Amino acid sequence: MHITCSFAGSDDEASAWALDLAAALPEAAVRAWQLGDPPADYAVVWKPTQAFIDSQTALKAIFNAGAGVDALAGLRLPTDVPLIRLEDAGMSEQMSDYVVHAVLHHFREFDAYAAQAAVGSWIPRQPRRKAEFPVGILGFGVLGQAVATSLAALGFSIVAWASRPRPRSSIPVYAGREALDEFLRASRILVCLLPLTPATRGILNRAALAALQPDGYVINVARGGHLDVEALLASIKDGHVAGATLDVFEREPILPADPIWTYPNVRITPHISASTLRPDAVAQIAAKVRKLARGEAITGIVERSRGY
Ligand code: OXD
Repeated sequence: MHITCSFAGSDDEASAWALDLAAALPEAAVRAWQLGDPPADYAVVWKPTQAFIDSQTALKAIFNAGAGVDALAGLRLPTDVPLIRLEDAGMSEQMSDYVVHAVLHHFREFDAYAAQAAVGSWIPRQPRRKAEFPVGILGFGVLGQAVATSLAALGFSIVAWASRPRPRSSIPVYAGREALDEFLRASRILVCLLPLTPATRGILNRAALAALQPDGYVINVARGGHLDVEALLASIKDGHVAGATLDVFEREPILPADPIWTYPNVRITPHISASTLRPDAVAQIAAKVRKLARGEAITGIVERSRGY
């Protein structure tokens, strides 16, 4: 069995993955891809080039080394080869930590206290009630459900939105585009955890932000393409949205001169909410390669028509 690794033009990254995969799958020959290599049985990729995909004429499966497969959407991929994304692999815990921190930071007004502390001002503020800060989780997959569970355990009231109904969920789930507005109107803090697809690109536009409860707050940990940042700035300026925590951007990295760094009440992190943990990801991929080789079913296969 041959496995090839291709990582966003980074040979070092591809070599590191190849080494770890070789250790986890001693029965396989694993290589970081080089032009001219013979076609492999399995590919492990992150933002690969079209030249790489075209060189792989014998693939049985493509493993994406992340949860989101949007970077593959612009490529011509073989339609009969399963595309498999990472499921959790250590990301749920990181994502829950990040979102819980962002929600509590906003809810407990730590930015206001930091501003007061900067001028030596000791002014306790009125306590706020969690019941007045319902959290809407936009996107209810593996990560969305983990975040919802963590926030619910802290006493926040949670609603979720998914493209399809979830009759067995203990959290109220609004389903389908027709229920989006109602979901937004039930949310004061909005957490975006959607996959980026043509159907979800630009979903957080002016109208969506206006539908949030007054004094809303936006946490985007999905993809920059979901959020119209100009609309966000306008909503913050007109006071309908109090602020935002943004971990993802349309073009990353954002450059030092980008005005978004200075948007009022916007906290920025460099796409670190839930990083791929190589040991966890390698263990997951190795287990799935073995299952596929034995002809067994696996989870995490991307539905190509939906894009996730
Ligand atoms: C992912 C990411 O998709 O890191 O896994 O954004």
